[in-house]
Amino acid sequence: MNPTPPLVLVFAASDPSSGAGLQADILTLASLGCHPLTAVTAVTVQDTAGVESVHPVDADILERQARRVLEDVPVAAFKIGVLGSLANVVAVAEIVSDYPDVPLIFDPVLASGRGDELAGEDMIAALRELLLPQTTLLTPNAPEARRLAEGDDESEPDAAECARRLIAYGAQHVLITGTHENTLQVVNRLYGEGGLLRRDVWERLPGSYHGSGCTLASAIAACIASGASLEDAVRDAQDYTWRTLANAFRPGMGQFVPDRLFWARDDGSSATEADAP
Ligand code: PXL
Repeated sequence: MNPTPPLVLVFAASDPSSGAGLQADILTLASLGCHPLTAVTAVTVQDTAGVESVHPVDADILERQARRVLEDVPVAAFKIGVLGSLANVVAVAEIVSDYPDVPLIFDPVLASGRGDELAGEDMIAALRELLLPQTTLLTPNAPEARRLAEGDDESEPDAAECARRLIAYGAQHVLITGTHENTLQVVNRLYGEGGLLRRDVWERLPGSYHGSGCTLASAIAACIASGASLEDAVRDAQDYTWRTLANAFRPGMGQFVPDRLFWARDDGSSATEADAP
């Protein structure tokens, strides 16, 4: 019998452009040698230019999808993306609480890269209360980190303060990505209970990408499911994600799509490791 690849269960919303969401997760996990299992949380109507609408799946159907596979196969990691409704946040929090030993990578998608809202205030409060305490690694971009860590302060908390608060809510580790910050290079910072663990600096690529955050979080889940330590997973997944972006293509009239299968193209056109900074 052939060995079974590491199994990762994804809770995410379908994106018919396959730039982001569930399809991005499936491509990334498969590209990195895992077998993706999926529980669809919502169906979105969108293209590479924008999200038209989000249609949450009924929480009972979501729960049944996940429970059915979880009772059949052993899962090495969970990855959570868009959940689509408050009822789905509650359902997923309950499901993962039955598997406390399975690492949970949570990408708290609050808006699309183009600014379309993907979570309301009631959902954000529920994410904080129900999911952060179960999260092994949270992967917000800086604006998401600020929204999730929101306090009463007048001035905006910096990344270290956001991470401190998110860890106080119960997340074990927080990787705050700097793609949305107005800096020359992209600076990603990994925090644990003791403070900053890694700081990685990347050349800022010129395009606007659809699904870079999904790619990074799924790549981390893949590395962890394959046995890497959390810090090694964060390093290797950033390297992989940068290469998917360096090889991104523009299939329509909107954003670029990261090429998660860049290594499989044999026309020699893909950017290589030597191009990485
Ligand atoms: O990139 C975050 C994201 C995740 N999941 C879905 C999305 C988006 C961004 O548009 O549509 C379904």
